[in-house]
Amino acid sequence: MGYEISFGARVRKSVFFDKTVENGVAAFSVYNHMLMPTSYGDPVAEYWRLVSGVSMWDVAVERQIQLQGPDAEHLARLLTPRNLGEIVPGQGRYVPMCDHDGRLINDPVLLPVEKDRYWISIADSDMIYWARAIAAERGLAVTVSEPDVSPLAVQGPKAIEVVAGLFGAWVRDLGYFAFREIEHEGIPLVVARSGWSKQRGYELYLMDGSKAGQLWDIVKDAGEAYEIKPGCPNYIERIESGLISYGADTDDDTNPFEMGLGKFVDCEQEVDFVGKEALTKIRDEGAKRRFTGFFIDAELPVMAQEKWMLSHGGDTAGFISATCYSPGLERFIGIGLVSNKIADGEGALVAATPYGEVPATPASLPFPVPWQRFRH
Ligand code: THG
Repeated sequence: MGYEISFGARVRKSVFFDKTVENGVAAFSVYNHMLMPTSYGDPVAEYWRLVSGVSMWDVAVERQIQLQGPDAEHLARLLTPRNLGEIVPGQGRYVPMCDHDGRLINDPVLLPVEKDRYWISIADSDMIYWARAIAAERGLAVTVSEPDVSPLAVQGPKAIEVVAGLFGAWVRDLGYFAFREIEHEGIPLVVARSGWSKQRGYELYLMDGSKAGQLWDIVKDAGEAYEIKPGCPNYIERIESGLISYGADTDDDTNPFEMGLGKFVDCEQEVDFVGKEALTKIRDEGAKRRFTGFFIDAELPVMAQEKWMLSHGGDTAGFISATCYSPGLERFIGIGLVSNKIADGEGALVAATPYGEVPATPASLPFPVPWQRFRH
């Protein structure tokens, strides 16, 4: 490359930044206006560590939006089409969010910290403005802010040993997306069973950025016996597992039904959530595209982080948003959004790539890798 990318003060650093540099971070992306580690040099080695060992990730870019006040719960219910049913503090949920036209605008995790205090752990879009605007539109008594909270993920089948070893046996009984607030050696934390992989994992939400170095070292030392190494949200594992990356896999007019998130849309509930009318209409008409896997029979780079347009007999058919060589399946795979009519019809789909036109065959998600996947 003959150029560099420059970052000014607009692009924030994680509280773990110095530790990631000290540990040999090799690449960053920008996510929620912050630097996010994307490689420590060998993504395939990191993949194997994630599916068979344990890896620690600086995911402070998963920013928290805090809703606090008597109407915090009401605002949380308005922001997502998911029926939150009974809300229990300490039990998180995956809560896709839509605008008034039913477009997907984020797919965060919601953490009810207390009865009147919620965190929305966001993907890459500016949800703080959205939450404030909806609170104002509905005249709610709630304060929307960004707290000093930075998640550190511990992912992989051995993560449970590291995290239970550190904080106690109760960690082993944490249900999917459940969490508990603790203090460990003077460090205030929320310990949650979650993370952006389908390997068993935990996320430690650090509630005091000044203690980031201390937390990093504690996790690294506790993981040493399990050969823990720093890693990052793994491009290959997430494609095999079909985990959605908002903004990469979506375009500016994607609805939750297309993304396979229809099960999180309840238009029959009483709550007048944002986008209810539009989503009811989209549901009744049926989605026209679907998020799917692809087998790609061509020689490609190990990871190609680009959007490729798909066509079928000369017609536009959708796009592929991410591809990789799958170590689990020993072939090239991808994920993307494709027109239902075309995917269900006859004939080959063709992806236009910098390596020429390549054939792409739809495949269901998640990809059937030959090892166990955990619902965390
Ligand atoms: N953890 C936390 N915050 C986050 C993410 C995370 N914010 C940004 C981003 N990731 C949000 N997106 C997702 C996408 C998928 C999942 C979690 C966050 C996920 N999905 C499961 C699946 O697809 O199988 C389960 C969904 C369900 O059935 O409830 O885990 O990772 N803190």
